[in-house]
Amino acid sequence: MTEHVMFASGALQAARGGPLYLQLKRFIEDAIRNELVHAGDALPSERDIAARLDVSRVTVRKAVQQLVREGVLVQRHGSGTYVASLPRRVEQSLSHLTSFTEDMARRGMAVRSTWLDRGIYDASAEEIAALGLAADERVARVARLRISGDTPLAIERASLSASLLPDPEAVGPSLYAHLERSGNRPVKAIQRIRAMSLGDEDAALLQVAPGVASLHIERTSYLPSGRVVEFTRSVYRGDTYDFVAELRLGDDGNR
Ligand code: 16G
Repeated sequence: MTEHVMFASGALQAARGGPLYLQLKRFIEDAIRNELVHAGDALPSERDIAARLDVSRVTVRKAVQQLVREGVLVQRHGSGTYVASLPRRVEQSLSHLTSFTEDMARRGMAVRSTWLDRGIYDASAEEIAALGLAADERVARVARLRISGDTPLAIERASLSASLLPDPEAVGPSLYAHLERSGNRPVKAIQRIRAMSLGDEDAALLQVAPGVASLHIERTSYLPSGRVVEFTRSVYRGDTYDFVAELRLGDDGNR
């Protein structure tokens, strides 16, 4: 069985540094990444792993519990610990202005959304500033949980001027496709990405434990006229997304 090879004695030495339980955690993550074990495979018992790697059962329990909290392993009562089926990591280019639906379609992944909210509201101070609204202008809010297969990937909370999206109820599966139809698809965006631990509510929606790392992304998108069309705050599961930027040596004086 693969896990026998994976937990061969001495194997842990490859993953040096830091407390032992974190080394073991990294070791298990590497084994999953390198496909030594696969989704659905059972891990040997705590006692077995401890004996094979010559570490204490407490160390094994701590590593396993942390991986369970992060959704990498799942524990089924009475039957043991298994490798969770994680979605493939998704790469999103940081140089192309694409929509979630387009990103996923390019990878052959079908997506769906659950509506968390959509409607016309009085704008918050943050929305007035981000969208450059007049004080009496209202906003359209479109909030969705974006799902691939059975896996929730991201929560997206978009705000737009109600004059650009007067009927949020009419948005279909793709916001950008909807905006395109009214000639309001953005042509440029600024994206700000930061790491954040998930709060209880977002963790529950994304089906991971509270406190797990996530990517918090703010996208402000613009029409060709320079007018802001969209201010979206998204929370992506940290274990599913890689944002990839292409960097070039500037030959035109740009830095
Ligand atoms: C992307 C954008 C989001 C945009 C959405 C439209 C990021 C971080 N966010 O997910 O701002 O609203 O695409 O997707 O990339 P849709 O057309 O599939 O609704």
